[in-house]
Amino acid sequence: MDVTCPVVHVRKAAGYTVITLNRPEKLNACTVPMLEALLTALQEAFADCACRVVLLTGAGRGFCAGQDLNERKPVPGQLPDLGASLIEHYNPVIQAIRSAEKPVVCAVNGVAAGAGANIALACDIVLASRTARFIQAFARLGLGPDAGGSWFLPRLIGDARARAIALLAQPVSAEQAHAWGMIWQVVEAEELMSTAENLTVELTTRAPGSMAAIKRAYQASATHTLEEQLALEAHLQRDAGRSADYAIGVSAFLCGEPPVFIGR
Ligand code: T3D
Repeated sequence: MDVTCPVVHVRKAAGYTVITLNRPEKLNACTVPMLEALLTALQEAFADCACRVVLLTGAGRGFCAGQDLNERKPVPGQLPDLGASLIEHYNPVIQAIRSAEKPVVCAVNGVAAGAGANIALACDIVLASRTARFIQAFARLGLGPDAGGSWFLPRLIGDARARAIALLAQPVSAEQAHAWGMIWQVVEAEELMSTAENLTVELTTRAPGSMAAIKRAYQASATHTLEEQLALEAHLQRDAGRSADYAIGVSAFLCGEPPVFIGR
């Protein structure tokens, strides 16, 4: 089923939902209505029992050029509150992706700049077209990092590279991003969506409880000590070991058949 809203397109397929940022003429730069529609689309997909995986992408030649700067034209006598904008509109999108029990795949179809780059990096598996580039554009505008970039980047590519690309605000090619471990895969432009959709379909065959446990464990590992992480793994594994999907997985293995997970 397709639901078309002017700025965010939602397509429901068997077991997954494709969310497409849809302002191609502005490289999918974020406006308030677009960020609100994106958050709603994510929340609905995460709450939808028929959806096991979300695939996020952009329409046209860009993935997302970050904040629409037309909304930020200086007005004499008025100062914008970008902190409020982050708290109200960007942070909920990042938190929704990171706290969801379902994986979010991102197909970066073109340039991803500013907050747009960091929305992509918040996702669980990121594929990029060979033509894509990632720009921490903030220093070109007089801004600091946002949308989680200063949290994701040092963890993904190390402090030295993260600092340099933020300070220099230079584009990072998809190939370089892949070589640095910032993203999972680089794909030829014409194969991006089929590759991303095949990977998404493959994820729908995995146990939903495993997806949730993996997301929770990896998120927590960023701040946990080894002892805390071992305790969390034991807690998550206790629940997993009692799940119907684990019984299905073990039985299927012992019968030499592929498992068909029912989910939670
Ligand atoms: O609330 C808050 O403000 C929070 C803060 C958030 C942080 C941010 O995300 S700030 C914005 C960060 N993003 C940028 O600085 C990127 C700005 N854009 C660019 O540097 C370039 O457009 C690109 C490098 C992304 C792509 O260049 P190119 O040459 O491929 O395309 P273009 O011709 O520049 O852009 C195509 C159109 O998209 C053009 O519109 P037009 O002239 O054809 O009508 C351009 O103005 C528009 N566009 C691109 N980025 C934005 C944008 N319009 C508004 N805002 C944009 N960010």
